[in-house]
Amino acid sequence: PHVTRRAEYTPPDWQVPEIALDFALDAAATRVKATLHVQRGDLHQRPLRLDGASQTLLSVKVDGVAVNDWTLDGETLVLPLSGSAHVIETEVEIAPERNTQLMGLYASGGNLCTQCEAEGFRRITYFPDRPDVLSRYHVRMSADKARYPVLLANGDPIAAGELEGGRHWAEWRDPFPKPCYLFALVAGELAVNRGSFVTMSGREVELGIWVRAADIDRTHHALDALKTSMAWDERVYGREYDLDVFNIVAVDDFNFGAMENKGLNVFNSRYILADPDTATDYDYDAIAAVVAHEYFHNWSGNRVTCRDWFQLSLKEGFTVYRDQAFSADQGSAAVKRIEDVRGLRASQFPEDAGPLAHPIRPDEYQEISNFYTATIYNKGAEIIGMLATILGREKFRAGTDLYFDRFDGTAATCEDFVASLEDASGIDLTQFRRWYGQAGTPRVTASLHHTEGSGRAELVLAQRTPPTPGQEHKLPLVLPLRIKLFGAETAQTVAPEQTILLTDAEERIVFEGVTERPVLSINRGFSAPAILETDRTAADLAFLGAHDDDPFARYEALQQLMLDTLVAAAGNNRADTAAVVKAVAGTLADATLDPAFIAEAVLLPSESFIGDQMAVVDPEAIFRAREALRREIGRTLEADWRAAYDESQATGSGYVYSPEAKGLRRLKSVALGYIAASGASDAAALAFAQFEAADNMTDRQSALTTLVAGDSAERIAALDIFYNRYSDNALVLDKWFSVQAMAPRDDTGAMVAELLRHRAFTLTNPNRARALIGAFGVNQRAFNAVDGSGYRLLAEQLIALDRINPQTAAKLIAPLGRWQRYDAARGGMMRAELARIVKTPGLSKDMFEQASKSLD
Ligand code: HT7
Ligand code: ZN
Repeated sequence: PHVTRRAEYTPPDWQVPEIALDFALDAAATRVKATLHVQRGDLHQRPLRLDGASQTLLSVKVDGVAVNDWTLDGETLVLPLSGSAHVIETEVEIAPERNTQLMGLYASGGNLCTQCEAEGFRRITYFPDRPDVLSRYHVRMSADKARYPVLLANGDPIAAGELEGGRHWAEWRDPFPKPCYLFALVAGELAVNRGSFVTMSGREVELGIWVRAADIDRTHHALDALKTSMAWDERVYGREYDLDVFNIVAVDDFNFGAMENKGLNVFNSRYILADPDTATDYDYDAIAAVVAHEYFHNWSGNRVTCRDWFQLSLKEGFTVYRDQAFSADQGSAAVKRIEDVRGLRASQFPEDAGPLAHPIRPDEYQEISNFYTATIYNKGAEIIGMLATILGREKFRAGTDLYFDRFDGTAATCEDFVASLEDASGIDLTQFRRWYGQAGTPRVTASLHHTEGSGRAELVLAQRTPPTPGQEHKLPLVLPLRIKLFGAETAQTVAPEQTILLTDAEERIVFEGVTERPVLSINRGFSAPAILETDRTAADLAFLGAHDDDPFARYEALQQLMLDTLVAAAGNNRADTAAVVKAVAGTLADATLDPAFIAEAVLLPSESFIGDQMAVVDPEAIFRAREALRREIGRTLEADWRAAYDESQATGSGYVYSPEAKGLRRLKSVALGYIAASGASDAAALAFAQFEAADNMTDRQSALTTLVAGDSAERIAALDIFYNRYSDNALVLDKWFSVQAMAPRDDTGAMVAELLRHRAFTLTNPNRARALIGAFGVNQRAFNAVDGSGYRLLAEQLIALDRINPQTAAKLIAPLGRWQRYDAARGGMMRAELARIVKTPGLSKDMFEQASKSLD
């Protein structure tokens, strides 16, 4: 396979400052005429090379004259040119309705749309498909008016008109030079929810959310989120929107969450459509976060783009950091941080510890689509967060201002970003840069020593990053650790919070004036993305779980207490479950706490997170230990759960999307789960009553999830009712599939096998494939069934999906790559499935890279 290497970057031979595109749109056969104004780069005689894929070349002209001295090198069009500037015209034909990969121009729900990041533009026309070739685009589209009444592209609309034969046309111009991965067009039958936003300099921007007419009432939340995001980016980063229009289109078939095309974002409809009856609080939050994320890309990604795809985290890590801060500002920052860290631990930590580990700025790739990972996005965001902590708010803002100023209109690198922060702050980031090149999650050990009566405490910190594929030896990183000491008797502060920069392999920090036994609160706010190992006792953790004034650290202490107990129980060791029950009781009873925080803090760690702490993961033992502890917490505190459940019902009538109402619904759902776990005889009836009475999807789905975990008659009834009620709503049906695939049941594997044959299941829609296959892959117990049936099922589906949509398939392989973490029998079966995938004839580049690397 061809490997692209970061070290081999060279600037483009030719630039294309202007491009005109003319699309004669048709689902079966679209004609694309492209006019490229090309300019030769520094002193070279090399021909013009234009990337292409899956298209039929009809004609080529140079400076208005048809030529035939071109050649095809694979799918690359090679044109010998003599001068320093030329006009190249090509005409090609493409077939959107046969495009099942959903890259380039494709059909979704009868409409036509594009997806060009990372390398989809080459499937539309011949062009240097790399992010450092920036062009001004002029786009003309013509299409059948009845079928495609709406014609949208990047930038601002400039003209439109009628044609003979029931066709019409529209022209759009984008004045901002952009790489071709940001090109977009949409043609179809769409309704619009319009809004407007007045920018900080007083310009009015017309906003539009375009969807199927039947979905228009489900666009208000997204439109509100867009306006809030625009105001936030002005207030927090000083970034103003720059075109007269900003459009978002929702499509049902989409490989990812959404795409930040300049002025014309295209979204997976699951991140746009919401009303209380069909979307959960989680969906509402995700919609606001993704709308914000794509909007923020207008500066972090579009105005300043990436020089090459190795710099992907430059835009993605930074933009995730920005969207996380935005979401934190909309509600409980503490709960948002807990959710983000939980997500990081669920997907990025395992990636960093497995065969696909890579730095946030990788050194090589076979297929760039495989690098849209939790590492690039979420670890990337953590690294920006550490920079913000080290610089402090004002210097960080000065640094981002300088970065946007310096690189506006250009394609930049991660180094450009760090250098801007360094120049603006005067802070040396030399050692910090290691985070960009080194993979793996650092492990930090912390032990606190105190001699009674000495007034002194000494904290010994050490860091070590385990080897990752291709990186045997690791260097010490810069870890900003927010630390505080509490007195064990008084719960008073004995050493105020400070941020320690751990830079060496080992360091000692001395605290004076420590008058009582100190308890260590460390990595407060999860200030560094590390795995902490401390010598704190269960009593210390329970103490912090009750007293720490940093909400994240308080949550973390409770989680650690639970984790230690569950790992011991799963390993058949003595486990002090009573301490966990007591800590949960105390948290639940603490009236000073936000219900949303309580709901997160009393949840047991996931099965996979427990497994991550074990030398060899034993899925059955973990499941049993976790269920037993859930039962004990449920039974012992049954009266408290019922009280919490009843109190949380008091959310008033009608669905309100507010942090308070969300928190109460979340606590209600956690309480319901514990009541069911207690084995109470009325639990199924209670859940079913909630299911039936619910006036919103959050309550309905949580009741369904609880019912599906048990064996009551209500389970079947609820699944049927849910299916029938929502059989015409694809996004809600996805939930129906996922809830069953994630169920903690003995027969989940068999159920999933049956659901694969369900008439509503299809591999051609990525959301549906992810809802069933993706959800099954993260069901730790069902997927790791001892007979290997889960591994077989996943491998078969991935092979089938790879023929349709390689990108989506390759993303779902991660669970099979965890074979080193399991016993020899399971590991062997996982490897056998990976080997089977690798040997499949006609396998995509995407899948080959992921499967073959997973075997190593
Ligand atoms: N920048 C966008 C990435 C994206 C993408 C990547 C590969 C294949 C399909 C894709 N669709 C969108 C999304 C984002 O981070 O905002
Ligand atoms: Zn992004």
